[in-house]
Amino acid sequence: MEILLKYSTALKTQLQKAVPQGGPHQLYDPINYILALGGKRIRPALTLMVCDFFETDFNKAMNAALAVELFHNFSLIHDDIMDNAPLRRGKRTVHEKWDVNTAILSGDAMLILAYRFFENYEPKMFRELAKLFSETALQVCEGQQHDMDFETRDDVSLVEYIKMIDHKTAVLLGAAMKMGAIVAEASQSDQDKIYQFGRNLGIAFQLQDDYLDVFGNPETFGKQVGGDIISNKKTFLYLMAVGEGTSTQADELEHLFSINPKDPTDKI
Ligand code: GRG
Repeated sequence: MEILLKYSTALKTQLQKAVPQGGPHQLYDPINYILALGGKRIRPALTLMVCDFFETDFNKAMNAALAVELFHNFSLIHDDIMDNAPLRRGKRTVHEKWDVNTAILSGDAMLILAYRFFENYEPKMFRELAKLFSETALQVCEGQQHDMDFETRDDVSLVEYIKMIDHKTAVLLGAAMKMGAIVAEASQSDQDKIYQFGRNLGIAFQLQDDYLDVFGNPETFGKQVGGDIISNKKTFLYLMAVGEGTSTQADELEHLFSINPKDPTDKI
């Protein structure tokens, strides 16, 4: 995390300027609210870090990084509505503080604002970034749909689960990193490798998030612990952890992630 600090600090100042000044306040206040709640800003920091890694001034990737963080925050607002979640980053969710209609519309505005940040790049780079962004956004929707479908199933396999988290979460980390490489004009081969790395990182990231949803400390998690279990998501993860999953699933989990699924204190 330390290594990402210089990027997230640079980003914070820029993010405050990302939202249009003036009204309508009912539209923009919720955006300022969720952005002010902070968050780890991992995705945009990765965008800047990859650009830096290719020895290009990381400020050149700032617009792409802002787009990524706005998109991420938009998806959190809509996700919280869908999950009827009371808390985000330890504070009231946007739809709880305002109402559902306001949260939907502010989220929509954020998605558009995110896209507009790519307009600051020259046409070829704009096309590459915008294409990656729209492909990623569609995959996120697909992942979210799978996640919703899983709520009514109790036979979700590990493979299906990994595919779902890959789309819902990991593709955005992959895209965030690849955008840094695109701005730095890295070779296609390097862009592809960076993208794959980001996706794998994203899978690990979501696994941890889901694990914490079951076993996290409510004081530090920032969200309602057990929310996924309540909505019947990832119930199999919980069942395996308490020893009621099928032994094949438990073996797969142990093999893939080197954790003991029967031991809830074992960290992924
Ligand atoms: C893409 C058009 C379109 C719609 C979005 C709502 C939705 C469809 C998708 C949900 C995607 C989602 C919210 C996935 C969860 C990802 C995740 C692990 C969030 C938590 O990320 P952190 O820990 O959060 O980085 P902070 O608060 O640190 O920013």
